Amino acid sequence: TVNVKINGISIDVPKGSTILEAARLAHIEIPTLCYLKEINEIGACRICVVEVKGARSLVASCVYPVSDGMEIYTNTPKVLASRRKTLELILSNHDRKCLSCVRSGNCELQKLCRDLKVEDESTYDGLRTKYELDTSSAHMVRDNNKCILCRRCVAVCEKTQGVGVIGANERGFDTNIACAFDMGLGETSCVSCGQCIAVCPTGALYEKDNTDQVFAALNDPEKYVIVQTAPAVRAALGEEFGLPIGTNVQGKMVAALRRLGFDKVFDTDFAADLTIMEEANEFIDRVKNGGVLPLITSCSPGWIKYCEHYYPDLLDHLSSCKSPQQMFGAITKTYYAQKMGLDPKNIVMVSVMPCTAKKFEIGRDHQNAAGVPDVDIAITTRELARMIDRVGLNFLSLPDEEFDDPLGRSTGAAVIFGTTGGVMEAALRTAVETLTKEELPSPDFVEVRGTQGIKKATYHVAGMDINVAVASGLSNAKILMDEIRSGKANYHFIEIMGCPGGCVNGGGQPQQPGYVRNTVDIKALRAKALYDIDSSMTIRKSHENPAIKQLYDEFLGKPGSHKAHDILHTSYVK
Ligand code: HC0
Repeated sequence: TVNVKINGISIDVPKGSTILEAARLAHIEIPTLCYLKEINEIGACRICVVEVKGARSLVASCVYPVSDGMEIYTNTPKVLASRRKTLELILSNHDRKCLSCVRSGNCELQKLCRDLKVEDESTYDGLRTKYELDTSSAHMVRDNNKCILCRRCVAVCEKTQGVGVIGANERGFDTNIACAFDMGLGETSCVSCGQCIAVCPTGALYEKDNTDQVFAALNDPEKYVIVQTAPAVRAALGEEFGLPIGTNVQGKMVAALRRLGFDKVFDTDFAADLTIMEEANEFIDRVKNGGVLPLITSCSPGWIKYCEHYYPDLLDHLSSCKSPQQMFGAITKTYYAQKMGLDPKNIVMVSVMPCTAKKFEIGRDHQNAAGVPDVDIAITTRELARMIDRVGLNFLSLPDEEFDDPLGRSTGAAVIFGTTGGVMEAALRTAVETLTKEELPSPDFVEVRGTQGIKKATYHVAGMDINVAVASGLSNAKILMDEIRSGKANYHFIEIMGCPGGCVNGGGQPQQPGYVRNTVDIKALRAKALYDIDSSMTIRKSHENPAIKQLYDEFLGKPGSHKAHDILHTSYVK
């Protein structure tokens, strides 16, 4: 350790710490706008400046290392004046339409201006750059009039996701974040993961808001409006209403959806179980009949788009299963419509997802089993929170309610889909029991749990070793895909999720500010909520879901049947 003095108080801190980290140990949270630990450590925004005795000027604490005997002052008049001036300069070229801004109330810039008492936001008013909104992609909007050039989005796209389609264009006053040659995002190989939105401190990046369409459907007496909710939504929605990260709000979420007026409140988890039936069958078939291995999961649309762009030569490895979101829509508009005597054309299928790429996925080809789109509208967890606010529902005081039957029935295997390793574990529970024809001593496959970017395990099943791997975050996916491409890999089954940590950390989830992202393992807390639901359930294997058994008995026949293929499987484009 080294000894430093912070605001006159002596403290020992680990050698190599930055001033920002050292101050945290002294119970001082130095404000930042650009800093993201291990992702964006560029000292660009100058909000985190502090005084260091002997230094010629203020230093950026997020990148400045401590040394023994250093004397640091984090709150002097000079420091506070500098931070305020920086904010005033940012505001001089910022669209200050805060009243209805999508980030009003959780904007990091707004909070800092309040904390630092920036009273006159027009101190440096003058020339202002005006940007057209980039609305060219299916899932999001870039509004550079609210961009503060922190470059968090650039860093997460490049480093975490290995995609790198955005960067700084022009220089000086004209600097702006955009795609190369000013192409629209929709014209690039952006995979729609939305991780840029998740880290944006302001309202510069946001999902395309489809809430008006949902309200319109709900108000149309001709329409039968059905909602499905993804596994990870229940683990994060509560954050929008002030609950601690990792609170399971399934019951209140169902109650809210019912009060919003949906005719049926169903669960994507049902279709996650169905995906396992189809995917485990596909896996066993490929193992027994010499099919292409490793089989790779296909439920994360950001990952699918990445694979199509960057590994078109390996598309045969992808499972042909539609994602649970799409399977859900397909079953609703075929089986359920038939059962209930509904015309699929009058059903509006709304999905609530932790994901922005789901907005892109609903428009893909071969996702219309009943001749109409499987899913009509995909909204994010954040959009659902906005709908709840708009109609004045007091979320926290709602009762806990249950999903409707039968498409609201699911198992513990399904709910863990929402975290990295969950699809693999769910598939193993079914595939191993199918191969061995014996009951597992325990349904837990703990080797594939945890938030590490890549996990590997080998299971001895029915006389053979099955090598599995799990990756989340596309730069981790790239490592596994390069191994496969080079012929070095010996895996049988791989799960890939586009976002780091899986869907719990999806681009459509509640946004947490930089200081929370830098100090709390958000993914692990949300994942724990899902594992707790799993372990509390009596049925924890997809093949034991009674509603799934009924669906095969009454309609599909068996997994992999001709009908199942027509309705539940899809194809990919090079
Ligand atoms: Fe996921 Fe899904 S687990 S991708 O992360 O497979 O978005 O939560 O809904 O479709 O079920 C997201 C989450 C889902 C799908 C499921 C899968």
